[in-house]
Amino acid sequence: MASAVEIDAMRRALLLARRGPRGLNPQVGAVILSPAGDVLAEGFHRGAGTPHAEVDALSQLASGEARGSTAVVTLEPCNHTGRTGPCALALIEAGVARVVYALDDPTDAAAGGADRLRAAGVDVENGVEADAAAALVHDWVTLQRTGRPHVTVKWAQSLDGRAAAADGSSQWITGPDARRDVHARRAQADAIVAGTGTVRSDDPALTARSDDGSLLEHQPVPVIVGASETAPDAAVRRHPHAPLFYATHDLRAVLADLAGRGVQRVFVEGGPTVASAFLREGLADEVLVYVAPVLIGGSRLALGDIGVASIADARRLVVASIQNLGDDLVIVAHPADDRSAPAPLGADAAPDTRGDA
Ligand code: AOF
Ligand code: ZN
Repeated sequence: MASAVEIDAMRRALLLARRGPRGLNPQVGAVILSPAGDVLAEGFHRGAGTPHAEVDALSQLASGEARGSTAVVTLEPCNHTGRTGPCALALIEAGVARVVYALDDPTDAAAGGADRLRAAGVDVENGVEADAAAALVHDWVTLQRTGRPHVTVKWAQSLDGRAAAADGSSQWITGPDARRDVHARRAQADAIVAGTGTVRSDDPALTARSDDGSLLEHQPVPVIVGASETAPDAAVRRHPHAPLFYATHDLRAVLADLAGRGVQRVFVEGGPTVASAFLREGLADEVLVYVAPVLIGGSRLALGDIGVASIADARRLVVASIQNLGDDLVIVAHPADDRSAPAPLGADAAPDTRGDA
């Protein structure tokens, strides 16, 4: 059983973890407690190639100071020599008597730290604040499992499923509340994907903004996919992050490359062609649809061909949440065959909060 002091320390470690960047490695925090329960040191992981959280915390202590202490860590201490040495060994060598951690390391390479610690006589406890820790590294864990980032495909549509009028005009189908919601979700993504066609026709900034147009603190990296050139004066070239251009239609290759750059969460907001392509390829983990109570008619559909020739092939989704935003609705849904999806909306189902992680 973890003590109240250890649970508090774990909450502190979770806060510390968030100071580190999202990227190739998980965000991890650590707190070292004296036998009396006082905080001796705190640490967090600053990204691939830098010391792990436990080692960062231990490095602040004099030799021998950690003897008999308890290390509270948000992830199972690693057991591998990667870019740095094994944390389990560093804890053993520092004389740490007890390790409390939240989540098992999901990678084959780094797992096994808990066993190694136990074998060395260290008292080990896991599962403390596990839900919060899992939410924190949810996208990183997904990336380890699937080899690609989590993909949200977003579009806005009229009640009759149109994304634009006959002349191509599409601003604004939905109202200000929906727009605010979109920008908040953009800010939670590591990258935002648009097609070259949409970049040419709409000239989107692909930034996450507040109501007054100012930039939100976190900006997703703009990713432009497709064959045509992007104009030298395109708005996206003024994005705070340099855009990544992929002159290809191979979305799997794009996602694999983004994963290699530490992109864990992708927001696809690139128009019907790109949205349809992600769905056709089975690459959407989440569908985010804003529905406005307007009718447009005509042929400018929110989605084109997604590979459904017959109703038996229709892509079944499970609705995670439905929310009113002003006059509009936002629906979050997941592919019915996605086992990582949260429980369907029901009497006791929580709203989808994964985006808040
Ligand atoms: C820990 N503490 O703070 C982190 C861990 O190749 P490296 O050295 O960068 O190791 C990366 C792996 O180590 C990563 O995939 C994950 O399994 C684990 N991360 N482990 O004990 C930490 N960041
Ligand atoms: Zn480690």
